[in-house]
Amino acid sequence: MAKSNHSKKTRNSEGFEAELQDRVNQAIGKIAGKSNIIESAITYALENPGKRVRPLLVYLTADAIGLDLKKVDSLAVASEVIHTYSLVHDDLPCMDDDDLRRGQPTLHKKFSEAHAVLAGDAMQSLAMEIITNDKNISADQKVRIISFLAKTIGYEGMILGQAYDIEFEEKYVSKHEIIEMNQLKTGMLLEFCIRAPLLLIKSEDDNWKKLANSIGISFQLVDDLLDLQASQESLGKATRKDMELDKKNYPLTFGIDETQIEIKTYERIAIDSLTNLGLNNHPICNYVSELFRRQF
Ligand code: GRG
Repeated sequence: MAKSNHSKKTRNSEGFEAELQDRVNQAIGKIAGKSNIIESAITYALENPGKRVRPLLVYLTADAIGLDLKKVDSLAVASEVIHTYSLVHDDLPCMDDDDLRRGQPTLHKKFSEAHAVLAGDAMQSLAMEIITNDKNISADQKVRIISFLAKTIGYEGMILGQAYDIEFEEKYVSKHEIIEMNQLKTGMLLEFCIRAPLLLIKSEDDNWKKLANSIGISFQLVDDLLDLQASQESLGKATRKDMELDKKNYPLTFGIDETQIEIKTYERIAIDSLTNLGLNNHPICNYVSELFRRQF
């Protein structure tokens, strides 16, 4: 494995995370303009900051494998643009019909439903454009990354997961079906964030795949638990919405205790994978542990 860029002497995990948050926020600031109504809508959605989990996973993975962070700036921003598009569309009246996102009115409430559909569509092509225009990676690397991203968010990936989310409202579902839905609708993009930097160095170690998969699936399990247990103020979005819409998430269907056991299992897999990769002392390990224990 390539030597990590991280030096324990000069940076602690929290400091490094804050540095990465600044890095992605500055990069997002550069792409966000207000020259027309759609660009203004995109800027509204992107500048209202979430946790920036996906870009941080991109950067932490890159650092862990010894890649210059410049090589993954476009990947980090593109991942947040795609994630934000999925939230904008997920909030639409034809989906979850939410009024609040990241503590602010959802895009269709602030602008209009039509503008939210169009801004979401434009964010998908914007993400591809950001990677295409990157001067720090080769044409071959761009093709590999864009092809992986397209597969991740397409009809066999994130969109299919969202379709299952709707279909499952009407039927009995098994644990396996809920886990598969979580993996597709939420997990695949998170997996992409960990596995795409590896594509740049053509490295595929099974431990990275296991890490990416366990974070991907469990992220939605933690999100569903928080939806039941946390307040609207702490999450910045409406809570208990799944119950209202008769959605089939894991804790609602199989209970809180079962969900906590499931999360613990994925956490073990994630930490074991990081240990096998020799990354116990790298900031990615601290960040991944925090993801499993987050309160918002
Ligand atoms: C095409 C009309 C149409 C809709 C597609 C793609 C899609 C809608 C939905 C994907 C499902 C989705 C929104 C998954 C993400 C679930 C999730 C856990 C969101 C919260 O992520 P956080 O906690 O949020 O990282 P912040 O706000 O911190 O970025």
